[in-house]
Amino acid sequence: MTAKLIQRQLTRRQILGMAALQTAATLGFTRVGLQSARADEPAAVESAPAIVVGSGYGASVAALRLGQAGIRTLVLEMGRLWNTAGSDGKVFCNTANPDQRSMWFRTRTEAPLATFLWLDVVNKDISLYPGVLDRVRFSDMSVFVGRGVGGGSLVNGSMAVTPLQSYFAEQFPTVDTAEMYGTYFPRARAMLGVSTIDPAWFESTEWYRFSRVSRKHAQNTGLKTTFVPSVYDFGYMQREAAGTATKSALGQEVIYGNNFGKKSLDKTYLASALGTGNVTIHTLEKVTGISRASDGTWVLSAERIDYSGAVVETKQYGCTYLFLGGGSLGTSELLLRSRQSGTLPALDASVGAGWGPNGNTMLGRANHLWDTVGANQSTMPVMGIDDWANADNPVFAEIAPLPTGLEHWVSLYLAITKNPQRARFSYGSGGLSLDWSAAQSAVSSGMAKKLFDRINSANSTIYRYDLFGTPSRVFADDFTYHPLGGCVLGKATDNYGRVKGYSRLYVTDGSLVPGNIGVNPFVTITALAERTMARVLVEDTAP
Ligand code: FAE
Repeated sequence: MTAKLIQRQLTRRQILGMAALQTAATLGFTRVGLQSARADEPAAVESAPAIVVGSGYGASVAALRLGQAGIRTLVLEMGRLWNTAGSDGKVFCNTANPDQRSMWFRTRTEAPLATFLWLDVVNKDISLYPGVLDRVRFSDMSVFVGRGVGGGSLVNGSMAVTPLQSYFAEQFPTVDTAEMYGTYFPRARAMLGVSTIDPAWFESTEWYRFSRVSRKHAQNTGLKTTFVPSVYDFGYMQREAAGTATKSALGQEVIYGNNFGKKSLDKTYLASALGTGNVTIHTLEKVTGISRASDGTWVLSAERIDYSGAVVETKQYGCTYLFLGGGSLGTSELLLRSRQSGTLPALDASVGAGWGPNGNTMLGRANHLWDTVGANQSTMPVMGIDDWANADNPVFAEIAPLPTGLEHWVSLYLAITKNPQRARFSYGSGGLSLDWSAAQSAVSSGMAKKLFDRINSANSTIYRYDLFGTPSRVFADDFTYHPLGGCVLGKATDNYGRVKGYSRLYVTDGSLVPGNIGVNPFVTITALAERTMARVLVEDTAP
């Protein structure tokens, strides 16, 4: 079936699914679906043939394909459904005026870019609430993740990049790359609604002046730049610029959610999944443990919280097929915690291993006064500096916006470096820990420095030291947007995400990717999940 055909066929179902999401939000439900509770469900243990943990990329693919196969499926998501307007009439807040909706149970925001001219003007006090962005802190690394129906798709920069085929093959030597690039990547891109900015508009609009300035500096250095595809609707963005649509990407909305324009998973895969009539989503429910009953049924324990974070109910669920899509952190935590508590003793020793931050390092450069980057900047990056082919120092650097509404002469970047360092998660009395060290981060920032020293030298520019808090520093290599690994494909699982040691237990998310993929990762995660589902539905669920 061609990608176009799949998309056309889903449109009617998506409309039904979106209606279900809308109604549930309006009525304040924590249970979203087109079907009502079944009479054959025992009251104490809710059961479904299939359960999916989480609702990010891998989870959403699983939910849709299970639903389409006619398998009744329950999705359990610890975050809320983001579809109800706050008192300002908007679902999400922007980065300029963050409120309780911004962060997951915090009293102060923790934005990646913390200061400006060393001043503490970025972060704001907020009240505790299940906000959309979480920052999970380990000793030498913190990880940003999305919370809510749609996972990371709610907070990310929409950059929808397919990795270089040769690097994909290097990272996944057991996967048939011809099949990935011929079938699953195109399928993922079509379903996600990936497109590219109109080059003519890019060249003329004030909103991407910041990208053009960085491109010029890269060209002066002899470096190549490339347009980066996106899941943001560029037609909508042009209307924002023309003043005929409410501003979202052009209104400083991104890491705390976009009210318009972005094709997040609740508008694509999840809407289609609900549209099958076989999928139900429970929100504000965190799965806390997995065990197996003597008849082979999976048994899950979960905690339902209210908007204050208080646990209001402890629940048990049963299913035959269990799909883990809680992301690199969520899935690793669940598996390790279950092994630690003795309920999943046969897990492979490699569970928890192979983690990396995709070599992420953020940095800013200070431009000359005549090189203005513009007071108006779109929050959606559309261009990168591609020096991945440089065997001595492979780096792909996304040209990132810094939308403040004022001219600041800063060029900002999120560099993805080919850092070979890996770490391991473990679970103990203090919860999940990660043994990633500052020395391992220094490998990423060392590679970013090599590239940007060249750019500064060619353009007689310098770094900005004031953007990442005190003490002053240039490279923010202690956080990542791209947590990858912990349950690596072909190591902790078989070649299709089936968890070793157990039948009918699957991983479909970023924990399958071995620490680095060279580009922003959600297209890869989606395509791998499509590949897993295509195989599993044929081989494992046949009567
Ligand atoms: P993910 O999307 O993280 O979803 C996991 C879901 O599971 C979340 O909704 C969790 O709340 C939920 N969950 C976790 N544990 C449990 C549990 N125990 N019980 C119930 N629910 C649970 O997983 N990537 C790109 O490709 N392009 C970009 O432009 C980009 N920009 C980014 C910007 C930011 C600020 C951030 C934070 C990330 C960005 N990423 C980007 C990364 C991308 O969003 C990420 O790789 C994917 O979201 C990961 O997909 P997963 O399916 O692994």
